[in-house]
Amino acid sequence: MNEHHDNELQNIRTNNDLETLKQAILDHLYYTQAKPVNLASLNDWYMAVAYTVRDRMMKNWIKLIQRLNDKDLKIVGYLSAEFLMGPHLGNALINLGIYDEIKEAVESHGLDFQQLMRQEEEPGLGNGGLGRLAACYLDSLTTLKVPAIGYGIRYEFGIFDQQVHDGWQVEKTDKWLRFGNPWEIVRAEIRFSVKLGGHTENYVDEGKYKVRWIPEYQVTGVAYDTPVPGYKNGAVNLLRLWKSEAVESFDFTAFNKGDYFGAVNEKVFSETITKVLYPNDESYKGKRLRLTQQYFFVCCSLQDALRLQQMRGLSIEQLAESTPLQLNDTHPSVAVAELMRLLIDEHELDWDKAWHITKNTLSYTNHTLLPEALEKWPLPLFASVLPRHLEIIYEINNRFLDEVKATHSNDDQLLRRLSIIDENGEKYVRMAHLACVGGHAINGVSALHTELLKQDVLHDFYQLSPEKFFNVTNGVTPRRWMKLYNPQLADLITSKIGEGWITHLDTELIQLENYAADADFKQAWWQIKQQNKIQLAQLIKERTGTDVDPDSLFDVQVKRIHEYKRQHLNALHIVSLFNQIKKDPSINIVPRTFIFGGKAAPGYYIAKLIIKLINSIAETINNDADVNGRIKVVFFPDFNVKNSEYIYRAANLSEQISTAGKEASGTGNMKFSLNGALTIGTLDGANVEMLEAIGIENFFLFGLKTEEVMALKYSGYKPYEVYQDNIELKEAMDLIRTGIFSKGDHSLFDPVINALLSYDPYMVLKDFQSYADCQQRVAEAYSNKDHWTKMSILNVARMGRFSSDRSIKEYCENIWHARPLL
Ligand code: NBG
Repeated sequence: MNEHHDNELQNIRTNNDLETLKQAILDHLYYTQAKPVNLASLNDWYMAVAYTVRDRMMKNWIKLIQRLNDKDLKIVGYLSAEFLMGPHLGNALINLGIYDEIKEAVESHGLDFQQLMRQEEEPGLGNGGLGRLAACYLDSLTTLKVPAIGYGIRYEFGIFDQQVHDGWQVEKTDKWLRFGNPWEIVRAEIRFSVKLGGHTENYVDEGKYKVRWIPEYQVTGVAYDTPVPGYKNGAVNLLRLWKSEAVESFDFTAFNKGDYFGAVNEKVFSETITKVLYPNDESYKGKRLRLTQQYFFVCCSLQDALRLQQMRGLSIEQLAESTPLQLNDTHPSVAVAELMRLLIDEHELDWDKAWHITKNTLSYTNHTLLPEALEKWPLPLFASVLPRHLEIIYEINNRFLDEVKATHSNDDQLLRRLSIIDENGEKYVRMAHLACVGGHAINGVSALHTELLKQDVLHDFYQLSPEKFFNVTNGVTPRRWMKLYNPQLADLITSKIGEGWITHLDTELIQLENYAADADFKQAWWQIKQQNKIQLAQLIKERTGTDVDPDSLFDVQVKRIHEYKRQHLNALHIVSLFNQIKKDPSINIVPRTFIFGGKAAPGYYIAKLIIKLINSIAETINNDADVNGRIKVVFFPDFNVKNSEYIYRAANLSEQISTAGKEASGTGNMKFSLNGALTIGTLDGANVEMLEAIGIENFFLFGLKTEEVMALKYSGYKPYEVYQDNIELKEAMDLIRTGIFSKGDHSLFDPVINALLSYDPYMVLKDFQSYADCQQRVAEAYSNKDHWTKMSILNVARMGRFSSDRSIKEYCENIWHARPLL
C-alpha cells in the first residue's frame, strides 16, 4: 500500500473533524450497509455511525493485540457468565471524547441524534447487579490502563424483554442480534473444542499413570471480541464472548443415508449451549444446560489464557503472575477443576505443581448470602456432564480434608461442613467450596457482606485460612452513570470543580461540599433535577399512559423483583397512605410519584404477583377522586440499562429497603445517590458504608439491623401478632383483601398476604412501622426545598469512594497484584 493511500485511509477512519466524520458515516452507509441515503433506515444510519465510531478505536485496539506478544504484559482475566454492558454507542463517544463531534455530524445529515442512539438494542447479557458490576469493572480496568480481558458467553438471547399485560409481567424473547451487532468482531480462528459427557479411562504411559477422557460429544467455542475503550486514555481492552458451534455442521453419515434433518441435529444441539441466558432467582438445580454453559465458557477461556501465555513466550508455571483470573461468583468456579485437568491431562504437569498454579491463579468473589442462590450440582448430573472433573474434584477434596485433619482438627462435623461434596442426603458438588479451596483469595462485595461471610456462610473457611479473605466494596463507573446519563448535572459539577472527578471521583468530588450553601448553585442543581423529572414524566406517559406531576417527589425503586428486596413493603406503605386519604380526604399529603421497575424471574410466582399488585394498586389510586392526583403509582416496564438513563437522574428518593443482612452490596443505591437522590434504606449491603460517608443527617435510615433480624428469627418471629397490633398495617393488608385493587377479587393477592402473615421470612411486617415513620420524615424534608437540595449536594459530594475505579484499584493491589501499564 503506498504512503498516500495509507494516509487517506487513516484520515477517513481516524480524523474527528466534522467534514471527515460526515463523510465517514456516508461511506459506511454506502460500503458497509449497502444503502443509498434515500433508502437508509434509521438502523442503517445507526450502524453506519457505530462503524464510524468503532473505526476510531481500531488503532488502539490493534495496539493492544500487538502487545499480546509482550512478555512483560500482565493480563487480568475476568470470568463472568454475565456482562451487562448497556448500549455501546453513547459510552464509546464519551470515552473517546468525540460525543459532540459525532452528534454534530449526525445532525448535519438531518437526523435526530437521541433517536439514533435509542436505535441501539440493549445488549442484555446479564440479570442485574452482578452482570452490570462486571461491565463497570471493565470500564475501570481500561480507564486505569490495566490490560484485561472479560471472558463470558455470547448469548443469542439475553435477559427477556418485559411487557406488562393487564398488570402482569409477560416475557418476550430478547432478539438483540436481529438487526446486527456492529461492535463485535468474530475471531473465527480463535476456536477451541470443548468435550462433554462420556467416561474416563486409566492407562499407563512411560510408567506414568494417566487418565483419558472419552467424551460423548464435542462442541467448538468461537471468540467474538468487543472493544472496551478507556476514558480518554488511548487504552482498549477486550470483552471476549464465546459462541458455541458444532464441530461438523453436518453429520455426513446421516446425510448420506438421506436423513437430512438428522444430519442438522447435531448443529442445532451444539448451538443450543449459548442460546439463552438463564434468568436468576430460579433454582438451577437439575439444569444440565446451565452447567454445560458454565463449563463451556470456562473451558474456552482457560484454553485462551494458556494460548496467550504461550504467545507471550511465558511458561505455564508463570500463569499466576502473568494472568490472574477472577471468578465472578460461582458461575465460573468449575475453572478450578478445568485448570487442573488442562495442566495435568493435557500439559502433563504433576499434581502438586498444577495445584500450586491453579490456586495462585484463581480468586473468587462471592455475591450473595442467600442459601438458595449458592450453587450446588447434584452429583449424578455433574458426573454425566463432566466425568473427568468429578474425579479431579474428589481428589482435590480428599487432599484438602486430609490437610485439615493433619493441621487443624479431626472433627467429623467440621470436615462434613467443609467438604466440597455435600453428603447430607442427596449428594451435591458445592461450587462455593470448590472456589474457596481452589483459589488464593475470597472476597465479599461490601464491608457488611464480607463480615457475614466470615461469621456465617464461609465461617469454617475463614477459620481455616483467614489470610484468604478480603473485602472489596462494589463501585460504579462515573463515566456511564454520571457523565453519559446525567450530562447536565455532570456539566454543572465540572463548571465548579473541573473535570478531574470523572477519573478521580474519590478525591475530587468532595469539593462540591463548598457549594452546598451557595444559593445559585442550589438553584441550578434543583433545576436540573426538575428537567430530568420532566423528561421522565414524558417517557412514563409514553410507556404507560399515566400522567405524573414533575413537581411531586419522585420516589423510585428499580431493581430485580424479589421478596428480600421488599417491593411489597413499599407497596404496603402506599396502600396505607391511600387508606389515610380515604378516611380523611382533606389530609395534608406531600405529593409523590412512586415509580417501580424491574423484572421478576419467570418461574418466581410471588415476585410476578408483586408486579401485579403494584399495577393493581396503581390503577385504583391513580384514578381515585379523593386522591385527586396527589399520589401516583407507576410500574415502568422493561427496566434495563438503556431505560435506566432516564430513571436514576430523575429520582428524588432512592428505595434501598432490603431486609438487613440480605443484600450483598447493591449498586443501584450508588447510582441513585451519585445522581442526587437521597436514600431511604436499611443498614444492609453497601448502604452501611454510604451512610457512613454521607452522614446520618443526610440519610433516611429505618428498620431492623442484621443482628436484630437474626435474634428475632432465633427467638421466634410471629408476623401475625405484628399485624394484629398495628392498626395502620392491618387496615392496609385488609384493604388489599377487600378486592378494591382487584376488581372485587378477594383472593388474588392471598399468596403474598398469607406468606407475610404466616412466615414473613424477610420481616416486612416487623419493619413496616419504622418504614412508614421514616417516609413521614422524608415527606417533611422534601417540603423544604432548600434544605433538601443541600442534602442532595452533600450526598453527591461524599459519594466519591463508590467509583468502580476505587474498587478496581483494590482488586489490583490486594488480589491480582497488577499495575497499570505505563
Ligand atoms: C448480586 C447482589 C447485589 C450485588 C451484586 C454485585 C447476585 C448473585 N448478587 O447485592 O445481590 O450488588 O451481586 O455484587 O446477583
